[in-house]
Amino acid sequence: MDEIIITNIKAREVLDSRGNPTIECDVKTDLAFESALVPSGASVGEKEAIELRDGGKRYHGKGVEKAVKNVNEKIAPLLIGENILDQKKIDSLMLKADNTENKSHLGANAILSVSLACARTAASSLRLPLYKYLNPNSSVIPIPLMNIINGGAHAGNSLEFQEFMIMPVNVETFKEALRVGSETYHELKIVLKEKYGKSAINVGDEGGFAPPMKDIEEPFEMIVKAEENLGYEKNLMFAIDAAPSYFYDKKTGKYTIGSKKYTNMELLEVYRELVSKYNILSIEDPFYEEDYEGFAAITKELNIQIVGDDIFVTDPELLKIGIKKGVCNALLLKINQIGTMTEAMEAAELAFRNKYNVVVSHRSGETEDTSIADISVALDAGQIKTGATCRGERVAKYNRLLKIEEENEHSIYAGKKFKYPT
Ligand code: 2PG
Ligand code: MG
Repeated sequence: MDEIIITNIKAREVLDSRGNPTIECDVKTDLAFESALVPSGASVGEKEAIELRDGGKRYHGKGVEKAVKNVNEKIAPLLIGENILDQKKIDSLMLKADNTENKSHLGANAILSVSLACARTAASSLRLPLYKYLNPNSSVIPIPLMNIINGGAHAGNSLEFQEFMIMPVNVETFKEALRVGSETYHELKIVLKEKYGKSAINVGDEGGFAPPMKDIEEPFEMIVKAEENLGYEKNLMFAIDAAPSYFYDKKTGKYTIGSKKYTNMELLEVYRELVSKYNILSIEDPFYEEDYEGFAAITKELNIQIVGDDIFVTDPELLKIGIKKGVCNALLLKINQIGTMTEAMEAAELAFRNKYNVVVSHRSGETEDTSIADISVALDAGQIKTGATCRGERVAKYNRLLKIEEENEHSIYAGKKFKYPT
């Protein structure tokens, strides 16, 4: 089949995992009907495509009725009658109608809701799961980067770094990886409660604990303790997302951790020390998004994965600049940062062609939509970042991956025999 016509598109305002409004969009053909929901970030890159919000009093200004109206009154008439199997055309028609650099006219949230819902309905119209529709030969189930201690903009504690993650490795299957991750999460809960009391086990936006820690090494100490209690020393690697816009001062160009201020090169020494002490395999956004000097130095000097999130914002053009400047060796792929499936896939392909790893990622404000699980498999990305093994919107992605693994006899868990660099 090479043509299936879009018969209807309808969007509505719903709530995300933080209780803020977001868009759900339904797309229909004569053969199928699927929906997609759009996530939303808290630590947002300055060059991300624009999320259209209503302003005013309603929902503290965060309503998305304008974006919903843009889908229903501007995008729907444009796309009804188009071939749903031609994702490139669908996305380019929306880009043309938007006609801005940053999708601020129609709203990246409006555009993505349609782009993603079209991909989902196209797959369903062909009776295929999304990952098979996007790539019939996909076989790799990704290693989850599980954010089990939350800080920065995602939690109400004093930790500067935003995310302390574990990556389960040297297990046969994703199912086992999930078990190792979940057991560690629950052991950590016991360890934290013992040391800091019960308020330490309150969770942050991504389901990780938000203990009242200050010292940047404390989270690692606690995770190592949980790991040792369970005998998982060979099964867990660590990853962090520093997300330093939270602790970077644009005026002075310094990074503040605790009571100390650091230049980028001094901060690099902090990372070097952490990497030498703990099993850290991956650091995301170690520096502020315009600190190319810091990014290039850390990529060169530490033999680990350096992931670009706010510095690339999933934009192929920014990634090209980064590649030229030798910054990072991995791309964080968040489709809502760029706003269409086509551009996100382009960014991933560009990364792979240049030997960059790709980590498919959720946002801190998520929904029950599980498309990123399918997308991570379709890309054979080998890594997905989608929070702790706690909170429905995070676990939904892990549960989806369990199902994908189960229906694919020949799938391979990316963390099976783990060596770095891959
Ligand atoms: C990040 C993300 C997801 P946010 O910085 O990588 O963990 O957070 O969605 O708030 O940008
Ligand atoms: Mg990040």
